[in-house]
Amino acid sequence: MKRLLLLLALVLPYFVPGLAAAQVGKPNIVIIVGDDMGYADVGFHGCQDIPTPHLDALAKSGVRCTSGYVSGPYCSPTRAGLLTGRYQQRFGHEFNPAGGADVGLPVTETTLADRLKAAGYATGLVGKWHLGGAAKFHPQQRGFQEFFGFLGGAHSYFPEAKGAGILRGNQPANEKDYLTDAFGREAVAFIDKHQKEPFFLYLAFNAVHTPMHASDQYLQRFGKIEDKTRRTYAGMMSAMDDAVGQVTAKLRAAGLEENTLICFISDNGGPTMPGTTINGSSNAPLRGSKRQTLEGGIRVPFLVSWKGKLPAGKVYEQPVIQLDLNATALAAAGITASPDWKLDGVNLLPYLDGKNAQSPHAALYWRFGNMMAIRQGDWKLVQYDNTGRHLYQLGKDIGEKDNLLAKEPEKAKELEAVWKKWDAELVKPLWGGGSKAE
Ligand SMILES: [Ca+2]
Repeated sequence: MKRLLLLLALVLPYFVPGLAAAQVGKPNIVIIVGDDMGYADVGFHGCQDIPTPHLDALAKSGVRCTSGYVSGPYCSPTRAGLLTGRYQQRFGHEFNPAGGADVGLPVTETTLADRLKAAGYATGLVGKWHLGGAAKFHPQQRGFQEFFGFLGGAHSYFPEAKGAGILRGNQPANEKDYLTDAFGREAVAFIDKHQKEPFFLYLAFNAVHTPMHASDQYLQRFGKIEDKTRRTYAGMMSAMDDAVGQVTAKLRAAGLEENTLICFISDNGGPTMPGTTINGSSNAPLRGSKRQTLEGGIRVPFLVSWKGKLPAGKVYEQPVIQLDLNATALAAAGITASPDWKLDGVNLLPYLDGKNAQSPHAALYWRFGNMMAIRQGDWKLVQYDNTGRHLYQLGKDIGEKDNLLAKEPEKAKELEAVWKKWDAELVKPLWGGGSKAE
């Protein structure tokens, strides 16, 4: 009898995927993405006028990466990089999809949701997709079993007469709540529904992207902010912070804190220059904006938290990138990445918990049309407009003010060569870089 029970315990998990995952203690994965957030505009980066207590608590519960990057200065490309774990320029997703049936995350790519679903995870997207509007690109064709949100790059936060584009699966959701509140509600419901099995929740807010819509409930908190755009932005940020707080409170109440890896990033930097979707954000002390490869476009709030597994309240300064969150999630789930997957991201767990003191990356790379950048250690070579290359030493000059190109030509040459080698591995963009569909 004993032997039979032992045999059952060993064999049963293979027939019941959810049970298998539960038995080996597969952790839940929650990846939360903010949209167009300013680097300066969170409490854990010192923001004074917009309290973000729930994001600050998340930062305190885990590791805050001060050199946390995204692989592009725009919404859709960085989401493509996040979900594939690969530099999106490798498969032509260099720019935002500009519309049309065949424009979206190439179906030749495998998403994190595909991989986690195959490993027995319940997978859900709540929020903004922005990886293609045609049927073949729909989130539920890309590994997400559940979807509540919208397919495009931006959306009204208030219910609209025509029902707008908020979907549950393929069907109009007829959503009445302020959108950020609705996303918080749906995220909590997803956790509630799947709390007894391993789940992957991708909670992709469109806050604090335009249109500038804040509900009265949140605006009332910021009567002291005189600038109207900044006040609205503060309200939108506060709503997102509250929604994040609801998610973390739900995980706590369900007893899942120690079994859940939580990551938080913004998809790109704050849009602060004319021609971008200006929202009242600030990237200080960084220079530059969304749509630039200066730090202001690509360096973002970046948190990784896993109670009991990662240190709490740690500040990690080595450069990391959102591509790493994919590899980190796979590792957390016990999935061994095949070399065939050609991931660019690195499992950050051994770095963040201090076991590996090396830098996770020899270099990080960017290409966005004729803009480029490479960060190698402390050094960054960047082209962010038509005035050629600039060289900065970020450790001394986080604001990219002192161009050392003429003083350090050998360093510039070295970085240029490393970047060119990477650039040669990329393909041509599958679609153009119009500035319309941000
Ligand atoms: Ca964005």
